[in-house]
Amino acid sequence: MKHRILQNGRVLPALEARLAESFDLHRLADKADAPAFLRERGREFVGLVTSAPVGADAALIDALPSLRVISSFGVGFDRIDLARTVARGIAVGYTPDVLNDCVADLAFALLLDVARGVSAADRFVRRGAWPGERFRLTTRVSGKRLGILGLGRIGQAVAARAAGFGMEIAYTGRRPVADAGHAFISTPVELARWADFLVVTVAGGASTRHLVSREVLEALGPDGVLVNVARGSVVDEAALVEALVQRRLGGAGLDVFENEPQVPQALLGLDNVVLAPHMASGTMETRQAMADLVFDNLLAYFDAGAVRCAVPGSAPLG
Ligand code: NAP
Ligand code: 8YV
Repeated sequence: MKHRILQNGRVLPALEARLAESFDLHRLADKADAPAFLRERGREFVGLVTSAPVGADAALIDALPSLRVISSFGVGFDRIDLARTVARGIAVGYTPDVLNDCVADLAFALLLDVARGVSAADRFVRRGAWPGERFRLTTRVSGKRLGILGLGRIGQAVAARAAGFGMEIAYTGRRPVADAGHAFISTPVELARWADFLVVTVAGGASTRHLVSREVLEALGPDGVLVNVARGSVVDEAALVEALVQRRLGGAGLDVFENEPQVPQALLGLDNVVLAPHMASGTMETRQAMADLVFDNLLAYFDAGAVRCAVPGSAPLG
């Protein structure tokens, strides 16, 4: 008999087809009255497939009393209630590493775009301004100072790219990373004061909320650039918008937002800001690798009792 799996939110159609072949897959989004469906049939599901932006909150986990495994499409797990899963002994799988390169590539694309004005120059040419005006001078990237907030897997991939641009690299975090090969600066404010570019690759969640505070943005200053490919929650967005509008911050490249998909209206007209729709892992190759891992995590759990890549701290109590 096939294991009964609930799908929360959207995943790649190819993954959905593969899941439907191996499991008895039900999509919560198809149910006209999801709460009623969960009340009536919630206890039938032993597995849950979700994604990083959608997650699994306490209410959903509580509505699935037979749940044994969650497999999430993405590496961020800030929207999965781990206290609940640990208390219930539910295994949680995620998709680390396979997306490092593409997320770091996009961080660098945003950094280069803000500094060199690629998107702004594109708009300039398209509106026919070139024959009449000169495009503004932009900011050099090569050889400048790059600060990384959160030197984890993606942060290290960003650092590797920066080395190719001859940049000086420093980072901050809870503690120095062994053998990092880059200078550790103990606070985000000090790092921002030192850096020309600050790239945010720290995990999201309550413990990092507004780590990029008004003070950090002030320290980065009118010539500094912020790039965020982590989570919108890490940055005090109201302070960021104010600093950008008042030109107290040089520019920003943002893939994530506090209330996405809502983007602050005030950012839309700013030429020193590049906006992306949470797309850093969104290449065909990486999304396929993530999909494969979502499937493998489920299969490994049902075949061998453990997911292939377990979220740290999610191990059941026993
Ligand atoms: P990772 O390897 O676990 O790195 C996370 C980093 O955050 C580590 O340096 C970790 O430091 C640090 N950190 C965690 N909690 C902290 C805290 N309370 N205070 C200070 N530092 C803290 O994760 P990753 O694979 O690089 O992914 C990083 C994040 O990128 C994900 O969590 C996700 O939110 C985001 N992401 C976004 C996209 C996108 O599409 N934009 C795609 C993928 C990932 P420790 O060593 O001290 O734990
Ligand atoms: C999303 C992400 O999973 O991995 C993460 O934490 O935020 C992204 O890779 C992706 O946008 C799919 O929803």
